[in-house]
Amino acid sequence: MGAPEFNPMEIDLSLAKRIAAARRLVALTGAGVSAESGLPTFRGAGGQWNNMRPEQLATAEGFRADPKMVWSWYQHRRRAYRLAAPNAGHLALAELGTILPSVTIATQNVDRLHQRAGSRQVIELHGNVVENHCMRCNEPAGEVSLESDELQACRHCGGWLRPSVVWFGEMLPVEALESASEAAAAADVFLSIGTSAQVYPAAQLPALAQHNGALLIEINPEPTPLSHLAEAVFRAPSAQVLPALVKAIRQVS
Ligand code: BV8
Ligand code: ZN
Repeated sequence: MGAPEFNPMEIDLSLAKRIAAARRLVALTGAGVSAESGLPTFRGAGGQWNNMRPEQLATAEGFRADPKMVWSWYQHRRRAYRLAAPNAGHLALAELGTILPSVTIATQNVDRLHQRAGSRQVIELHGNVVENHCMRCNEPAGEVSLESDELQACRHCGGWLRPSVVWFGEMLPVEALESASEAAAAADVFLSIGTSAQVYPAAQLPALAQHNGALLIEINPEPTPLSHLAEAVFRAPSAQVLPALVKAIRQVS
């Protein structure tokens, strides 16, 4: 018997009370939290990019093998991110940050929608897709124009530019992983939202929090390898659950 599944529209007030009492709430978010902003997830239904797997595209080998294809995948995504807007789930998390003493968002997403929604404590575990750097000499190259999908050459050495995201097989930024791990270990409430919990080391964070005594809650329409660890599960879209959760927390506060 897994964790009790809560109806997202009638938030159990005793659960809301426990979240309202959180001194340190941490949320791990994945592509699912941006689904209602119209951005496709990687692995769910309607996954990205005529179902090429991110493990092939989001790698240095994939880029070296076909830089044009991988670069245009990122240009396509950057244009989509620019047109997208934070959804009710992003906004509810930002509002939660104004109600509770400490809300930290450790995101695997590179779309910056949490920041655009107003969340202030955001840790970007997988980098961001705004900046670029040289594949050959690592020279930072900042933003590039989204007008064309032409490969851009480093003005320093002529190597190809790549997005400054963390690819598979690459280390996560040390300070990001350290602060996310410290936050998870100290959390009294941990929300795992819109992630299939398959990509490590990010997927380790919910278990780390739960192991240190946090109340672990999963918000995802589908079960994940994490579901059995969660004390409460909302099997519904985050843009529905998060506003209902914030409303219930306000009611009991
Ligand atoms: C590293 C950035 C080592 C760029 C990304 C075997 C076992 C264990 C680990 C490994 C292994 N083989 C290889 C590894 C390591 C690998 C890994 O974990 N692979 C997995 C696939 C097995 N990890 C790495 O390579 C990491 N680095 O380990 O380095 C190392 C050590 C020392 C020295 C050098 C190196 C690097 C991982 C980072 C990879 N970069 N992206 C980019 O975005 O393009 S990962 C990519 O997947 C995205 O960032 C994405 O965020 C991430 C995770 O996916 P999710 O966000 O969870 O999205 P997904 O589509 O999977 O799921 C969406 C969920 O939302 C679904 O559950 C769905 O039900 C739900 N949903 C849908 N709609 C909604 C919703 N939820 C709520 N509301 C809705 N409306
Ligand atoms: Zn260079």
